[in-house]
Amino acid sequence: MRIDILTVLPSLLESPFADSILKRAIEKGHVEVHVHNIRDYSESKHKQVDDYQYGGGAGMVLMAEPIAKCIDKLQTERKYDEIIYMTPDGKTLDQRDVNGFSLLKNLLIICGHYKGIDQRIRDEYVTREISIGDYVLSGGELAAAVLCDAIIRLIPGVLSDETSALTDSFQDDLLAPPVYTRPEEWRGRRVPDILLGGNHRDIENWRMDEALRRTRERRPDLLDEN
Ligand code: 6GU
Repeated sequence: MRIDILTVLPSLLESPFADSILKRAIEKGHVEVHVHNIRDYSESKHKQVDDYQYGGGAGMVLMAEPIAKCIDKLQTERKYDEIIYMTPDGKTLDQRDVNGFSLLKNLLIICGHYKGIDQRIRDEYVTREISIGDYVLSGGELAAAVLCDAIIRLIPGVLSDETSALTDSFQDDLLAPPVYTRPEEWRGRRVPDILLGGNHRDIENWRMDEALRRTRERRPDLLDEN
């Protein structure tokens, strides 16, 4: 998979890819992530990328032309399966969306900033508009990093057996059960006996019961979906 990310703040997209699972996924060649600075595509001598919005109102808007120039150049090199715009007014991302994205070959992600991007870029290029939840971030970069993390960890070979995505919360529409590690007793709190017993069928049954109980308590909406 190849992911191209367009931003006016490329440094915000460094550290998420510089450690742990995403770093290894890149090193092992499972994914290429290319971050493009929209400012490099500005025509003006002061490298301007934003301007006041027509009709008035607080906040700057990213201009269409630098973004278009960047996309046009990338589209001469490959065809994109989706052009995603990160925006709080987009469709709220869920695991189903992520599973679908993880099967694609070339993704282009546009990060807005300030008041967002000129609507005409959305009309001209964007195929999906994605939000990561009902709260407002100062820009699309952290949301893009969240989206990339969720996608990349699903690419075959990225996770090992120990970190397998198959037992994730949400992958089967259930929250994950509680987990414990050493010691057996900590501050008077004991690990449930069943986990110490070594009967794998009992343990799996316990985990399923706990997953169901948690889901019923915390996210009953997950149980009556689909
Ligand atoms: Cl994708 N962008 C911004 N700026 N805020 C958000 C978001 C995206 N998703 C939730 N809040």
